[in-house]
Amino acid sequence: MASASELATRSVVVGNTTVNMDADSEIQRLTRRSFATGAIAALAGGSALAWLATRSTIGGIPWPLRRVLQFNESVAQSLFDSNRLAPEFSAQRAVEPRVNGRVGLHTATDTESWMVRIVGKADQRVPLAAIKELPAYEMTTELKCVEGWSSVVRWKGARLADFLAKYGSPSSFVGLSTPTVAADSHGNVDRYYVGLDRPSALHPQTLLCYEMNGESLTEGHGAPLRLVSTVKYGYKCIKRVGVIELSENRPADYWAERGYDWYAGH
Ligand SMILES: Nc1nc2c(c(=O)[nH]1)N[C@H]1C(S)=C(S)[C@@H](COP(=O)(O)O)O[C@H]1N2
Ligand SMILES: [Mo]
Repeated sequence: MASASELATRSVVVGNTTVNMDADSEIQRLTRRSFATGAIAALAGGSALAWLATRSTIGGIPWPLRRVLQFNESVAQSLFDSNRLAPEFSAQRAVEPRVNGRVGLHTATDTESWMVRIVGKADQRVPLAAIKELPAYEMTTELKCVEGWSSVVRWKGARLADFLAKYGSPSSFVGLSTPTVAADSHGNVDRYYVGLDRPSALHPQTLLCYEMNGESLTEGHGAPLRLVSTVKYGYKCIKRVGVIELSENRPADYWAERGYDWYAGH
């Protein structure tokens, strides 16, 4: 069995082999597409590739890897402590992070008259101004991308917990999405979407942010409203939040559908 510290770094023990699934050391060496194949090949050597190629897939991922990901998810879940706060840094350390990921940001929108649409249990539209009237919190925290970089950033916004207490209604999961836009000429819809389990949604460092480093959010960083959570990797920190869904089922998640861990804790 894996020791507690091995679990904490999210390694997987198979027989005598420990495979470190920690994003910082593994995923950055693998492209997103080959990650599934690469990680499982590391378990058993090159011949595993041929074997893996013959396995059936679940959600596009060969089943042996799907089981590893599910194992990771349950480890991440059982280690999650909703009261644990991530470290905060002095505001002087804040830098401008790179713009990373533009899915759902390709269509121009009117950020002046921004409304967040709540769907699922408490359908209504909440204007951005009302979100700015909720108690404002500032935090200088590390934004960690699963690809292996991180930046200390100062954020300002409302707690998602306060937003949900006022405008939502209790639900097991919270889904956040960029606004609905028309399909392009190829029939593709530009949309980014993430799912959060309730404890992560209610965590005190999970904010709906409208300011970064003392300025209004820029377009590339998610104007006019984005999610920032210290208990999640960057891929859960959705930019340009337009829809919030209250659900009893795990909401769809853009990167989870492409093989990443659904919980994305770190
Ligand atoms: N709408 C949208 N939000 C997104 C993404 C995206 O592609 N589209 N990428 C995510 C990823 S992978 C990361 S690491 C962070 C990066 O935030 P930044 O661009 O402000 O540095 O945004 C996240 N939010
Ligand atoms: Mo990322």
